[in-house]
Amino acid sequence: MSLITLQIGQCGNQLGHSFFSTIYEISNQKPNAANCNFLEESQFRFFSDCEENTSKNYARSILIDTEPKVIKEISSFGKDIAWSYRDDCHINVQQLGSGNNWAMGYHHHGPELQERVLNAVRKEAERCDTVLGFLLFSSVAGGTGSGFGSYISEVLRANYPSVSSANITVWPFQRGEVSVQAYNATLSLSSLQKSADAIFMFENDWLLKLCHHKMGLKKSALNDLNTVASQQLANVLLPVERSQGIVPIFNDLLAHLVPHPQFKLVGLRSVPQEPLTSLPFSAYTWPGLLRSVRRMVLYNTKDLQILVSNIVYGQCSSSMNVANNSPVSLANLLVLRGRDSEVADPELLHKPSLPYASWVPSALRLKMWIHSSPFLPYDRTAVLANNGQLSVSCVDVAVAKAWKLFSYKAYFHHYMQCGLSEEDFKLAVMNVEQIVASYKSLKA
Ligand SMILES: Nc1nc2c(ncn2[C@@H]2O[C@H](COP(=O)(O)OP(=O)(O)OP(=O)(O)O)[C@@H](O)[C@H]2O)c(=O)[nH]1
Ligand SMILES: [Mg+2]
Repeated sequence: MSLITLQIGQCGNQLGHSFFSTIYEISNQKPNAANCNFLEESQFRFFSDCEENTSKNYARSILIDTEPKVIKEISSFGKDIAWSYRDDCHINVQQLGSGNNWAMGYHHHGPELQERVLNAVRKEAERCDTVLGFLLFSSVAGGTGSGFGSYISEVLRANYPSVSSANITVWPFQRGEVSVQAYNATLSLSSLQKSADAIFMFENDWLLKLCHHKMGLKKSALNDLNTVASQQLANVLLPVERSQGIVPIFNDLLAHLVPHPQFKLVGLRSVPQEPLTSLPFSAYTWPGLLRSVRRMVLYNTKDLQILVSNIVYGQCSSSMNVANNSPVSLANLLVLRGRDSEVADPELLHKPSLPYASWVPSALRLKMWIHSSPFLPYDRTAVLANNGQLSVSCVDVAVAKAWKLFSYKAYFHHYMQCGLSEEDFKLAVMNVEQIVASYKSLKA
């Protein structure tokens, strides 16, 4: 039972590579009686077995870009490490990328690359016993990841209607690097809302803050942001223990997190977050970690420094700003890994209340999955996958900016030259505004 990944564009390839490195590191720990099934299952979910004439494992992943540089770089790492990508999983065109233009990625490169990608997916599917689902990594701000990513998500949905798919999206720094990033993000989300079963949201600003405080780095590189995001995602997607005869798998995860097709945005919050050098001096308890996760959701804090120090000490300081409007959730999935996870009480997440949309039945609001194997160097970790108002503000900002740009028709001719009409763009804005409005109207 495996997942097939597509890494699209620069960000998609770099983040995807970091994700596979994390999974490989975890699934190649020293086996013992307690973790050997977990290691084997983890590896098989994301890698295919070594082949006779080589000792390498191959990531079940397809690398796609419209310029050669990034794929070349990440493939070259494979020479020195114990895993790599298969040669037939590299799909790039020797061009200059999609120029930060969603329409170029969607309308131009989409039809051009579609057959090659579908062939690669078919080959990869033949190497799996069962395809659990598709994971598509991309940023929403450039041209290839956002535009081609949107196109190929729609194509996969049409060709594999019964296979679940989740898009792992990176949202740009708000102090924009690219002037048209709001256009691209709006067009992407409007498309993914139709084709994806769930959309995981990683905001670069939030990742950067975590890096500063978690690793104590004054200046973080994209690589560091990718490490944080990959670890959070791996924590959610790696196998968990089989409870009550049910093997929780990808479909269960998405079905729980997305209780209604209008609401597909999922954000992750995880603890502990701290420099590795502090680990020997930290002692985490499950109640402390659960309270910390709850605070991360409730306060969705702007003042991360206060929050992090509270997390480290497992208490809520009276100086902490309690947000007046705590974000309302639809569904939460709590994944706990480490010692005694079976005795952790998930109800601590609800004390005092964590607001949920009133129409979600209480039995469907929170699921907890556990595994006794520790995650990386951490004795205990908790990660919460949250579908709720937590992730909607970056979307709100993007669509407002996109509309403002469009009102001046700024840069819009580049999109029209690639086949996007004004009507299509207005429709995308309406779709995304509707998503934002739906989230904002959630009441506890
Ligand atoms: N977190 C993270 N963000 C990245 C990374 N690389 C690029 N980005 C972000 O992605 C956005 C730009 O998208 P890219 O992925 O570079 O664009 P692309 O998909 O290659 O599209 P084109 O280059 O226009 O063809 C910016 O917001 C960057 O901050 C990365 O490795 N990690
Ligand atoms: Mg690029």
